[in-house]
Amino acid sequence: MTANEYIKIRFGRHMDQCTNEEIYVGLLEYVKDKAKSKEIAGGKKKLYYISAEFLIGKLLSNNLINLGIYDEVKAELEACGKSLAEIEEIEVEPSLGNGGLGRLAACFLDSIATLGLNGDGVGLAYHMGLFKQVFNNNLQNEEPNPWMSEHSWMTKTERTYQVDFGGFNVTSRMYDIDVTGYDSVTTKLHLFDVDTVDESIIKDGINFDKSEFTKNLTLFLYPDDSDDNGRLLRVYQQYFMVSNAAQLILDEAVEKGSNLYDLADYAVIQINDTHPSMVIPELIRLLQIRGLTMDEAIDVVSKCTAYTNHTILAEALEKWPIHFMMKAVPQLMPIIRELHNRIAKKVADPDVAIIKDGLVHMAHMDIHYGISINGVAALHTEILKETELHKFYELYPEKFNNKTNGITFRRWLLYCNPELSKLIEELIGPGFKKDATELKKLEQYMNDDAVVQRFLDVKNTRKTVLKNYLAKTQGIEIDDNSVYDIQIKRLHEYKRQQMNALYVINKYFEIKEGKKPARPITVIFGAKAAPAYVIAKDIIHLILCLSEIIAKDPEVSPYLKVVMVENYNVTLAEKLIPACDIHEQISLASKEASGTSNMKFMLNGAVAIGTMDGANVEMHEFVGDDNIYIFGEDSDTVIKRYADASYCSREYYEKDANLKKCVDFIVSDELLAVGQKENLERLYNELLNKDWFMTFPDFKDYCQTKEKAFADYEDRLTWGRKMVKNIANAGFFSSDRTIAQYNADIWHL
Ligand code: T68
Repeated sequence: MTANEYIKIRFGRHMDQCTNEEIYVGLLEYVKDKAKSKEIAGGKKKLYYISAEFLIGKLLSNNLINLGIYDEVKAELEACGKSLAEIEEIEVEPSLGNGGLGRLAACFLDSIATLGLNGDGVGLAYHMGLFKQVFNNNLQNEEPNPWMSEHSWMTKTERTYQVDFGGFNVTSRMYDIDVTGYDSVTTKLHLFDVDTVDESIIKDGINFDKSEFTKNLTLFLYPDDSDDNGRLLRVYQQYFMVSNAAQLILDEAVEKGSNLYDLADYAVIQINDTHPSMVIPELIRLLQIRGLTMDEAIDVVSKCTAYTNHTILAEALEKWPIHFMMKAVPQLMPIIRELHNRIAKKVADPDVAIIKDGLVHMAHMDIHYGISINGVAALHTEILKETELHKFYELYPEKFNNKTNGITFRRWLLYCNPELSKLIEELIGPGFKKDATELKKLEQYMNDDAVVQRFLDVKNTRKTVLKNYLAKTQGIEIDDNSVYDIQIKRLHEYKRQQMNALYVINKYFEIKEGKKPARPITVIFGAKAAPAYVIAKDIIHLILCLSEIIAKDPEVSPYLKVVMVENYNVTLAEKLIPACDIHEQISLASKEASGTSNMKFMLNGAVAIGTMDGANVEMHEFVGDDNIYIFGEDSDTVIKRYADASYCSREYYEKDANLKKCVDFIVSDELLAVGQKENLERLYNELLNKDWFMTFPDFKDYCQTKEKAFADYEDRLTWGRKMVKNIANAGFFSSDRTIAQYNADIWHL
C-alpha cells in the first residue's frame, strides 16, 4: 500500500485534500505499520543499552530513509502539491538528551538495528526533556520544552511494573519507540514513565517543587542539580530507570526459558556512563527475591554488565552520599555494602573502594562487578588506563578496552546532506551506504579539479540552505559568501568557547586597525549552558554581547559576524553541519573524551581546527597534517601541568600584550554598554585568576593557526581537496563500525 492509499483509508480523503497535520499523522501511522513488519523474534541473547539520555531527533524522514521509502513518499507528496520539508516541521524534536552522550546512544540504536542485532534501548520518557533556551537581554533563559503529543512515535504498551522507593511506590508504564534499521530490522527504544507526573507543578521557567517525587519523577531530564533536592531527584530517576530495566530484563529472559542462573546467556547490559549503575545492585536484589542466594546473584550479575565511561572530569563521575541512598533506595544499601566489603577484603587500597567517606562511587561498582570498561576514543582510553583509573587497570587489565565513538551516516549524511550523498553515489556507487569504508574510494578524485569543484559547489548550496533557514527560523541574516566557522556543542569551559570568543575580539581589533580579512568571516555558535552553571552562562552572555556590538559597528560588520543560534538542538545541527567550512574542536587536550560532532563535520567536508584531544587524534591520523589544523599543547603537557599545579593564568596575561588587550575588552566600556557588569566582571576575573581549562597558553597558537586556515581557504581548489580527503577518511567513524566492535568484543550477540 502506498502512503496515499493508506491516508485515503485513514481520513477518507485523498492526500491533496488533507491538511499537513493530517498527512503527518497519516505518515506516522503508515511508517509505524511498515516498521512493525520488520520486527524480528530475536535470538536468545539480547543487549539492553540503558541510558538516561537518547537524543533521537525528529524521526519521520529518518524512518522513511531507513525503510527505503523516502523518495517514493516524497514524490507522492509532491504530486499532491505537498512538501515533505513542511510536513516535517510539524514534528516536535524530543529533547531527551544534553549532548554527545545522548546523541551517541541514538546513533548506536540506529546501528544496532541496521546490523540486525538483537538489542533494545532502555530509558525514561521525560515529559519536558531538556529546557528550551531563549535569549533575553543577551542572557540565556530556560523554558519548559514539551514534546509529547497525542500523535507521536511513542506507543503505549501493556507492560507496567511496581517500583519501590523509601516510603512510597509507583506504578510505571513502558512506552515504545520503533528503531528502524537501514534496510534491515526494527528494534525498540523502551521509555518508562509514571501516570502521576503532574506538569502543572512547573512555575516560572523550569522551576518546580522538587520534593514531590511522584509528581516530578519523569518531568524533566536532569533537573538543576545545584541543590540537594535536585541531586536527590536524580537518584530517584536513576533508580526508577534501572528498576524497570531490571524487571524487564528478568521477565524477558524467563519468557525465553532462562532459569536465571544462566542469565548471561540471555542478557548483556551496557551501562551508558554511571547514570544506570544501580542496575547492578537492583538485579542482585531481584534475583534474591526470585530465589538465588547473595553469592549466586552476585555471580550471575557479574557476567552481564559492561560500563562505558564518557568523561574524566572528576565532577562528572557520580558519587552518591549514603544518606541519599538510604532515603531514596534503602533496599539497595545492604547489597552495595556487601559488594563493597567483598572488594575491601581482597584489596585494601581505599582508592578503589566502592564506599569511601560516606559516598558510593558508582563507577567503582561498575568496574569491579562488570565484564568490561571502555573509553570512547583511543586517547581517552589510554588516559583512563594511565591516570584516572590506573589502579583499576592494574587490577583488571583484561577488562579495559577502547571503542572509538561513531555516528550514523543515515542521519548525518544521507538525510542531512542529500546533495553530497548524491554526488558521492554518482562517483563511487551506493556501496558506502552500507559499508562506510568505501568512502575511501573518493581519494582517487583528489586531483581531478572538475570533481573537486563539484564538492565545493555542494558546499555552496548547503551554505545557502543554511542562510535561508536561519533567516526564516531565527531572523538571523548571514552572508553565504563568507567563511562559516562553527562551534556547536554544550557550553563548558573545557570545550573553550571562551577561547573562540577571545579570537573574535582579536579579529575585531585587527579589523579596527585596518587589517581586513580576505573574505568576511561568520563565526557561529550553538550551545546550551546547564541552568546552574554560572560561568557557562556568562560565556554565552559574552558571545551575545560581542554579536551585538559587532553587528552595530559599521567598520567591522562587513568583515565579521558573530551568531549564536537559539535553542541549539539536533534539528539545527542537521542544517549547520552540511554548511560548515571550518569546525572548532578546541577543548583543552585530555578533557574531551571523544567528541562526535567532529565526526559529523568531517563527513560533510568541513575542515577542523582542533587540539590533539579525543577523537581529533584519530582524525588527524587518517587525514594527515595538511588536512586538519592542529594547534595547542598536548595532553601530556596538560596533565603534567595539573599535577604540579604550576599554571598561573595571570602570568600569561601579563606577558602577552595582545592577549591582555583581548581579555580586558570583556570589561571594556563598549561591552558594558550592552552587557551586564556582574556577569562580564565575573568571567573576566575567572579567566584572570583561574582559567582552570588553560585558555591562555593555547591562545596565540590558536590565533595563528586560524589565520593559516583562513589564508588556505582562499585557494579554493586546494581547500576542496582537503574537503574530499576528510570525507574519504570519515568511514572509520561510522557507528556501524563502533557497534560491530562492541558486539565482537563485549556483547557476543
Ligand atoms: C560526552 N559526554 C563527552 N555527557 O563529553 C564527549 N554527563 O566527548 C563524547 O563524545 C560523548 O560523551 C559521547 O561519548 C556527555 O555528553 C553528558 O551529556 C552528561 C550528562 C549528564 C551527566 C554527565
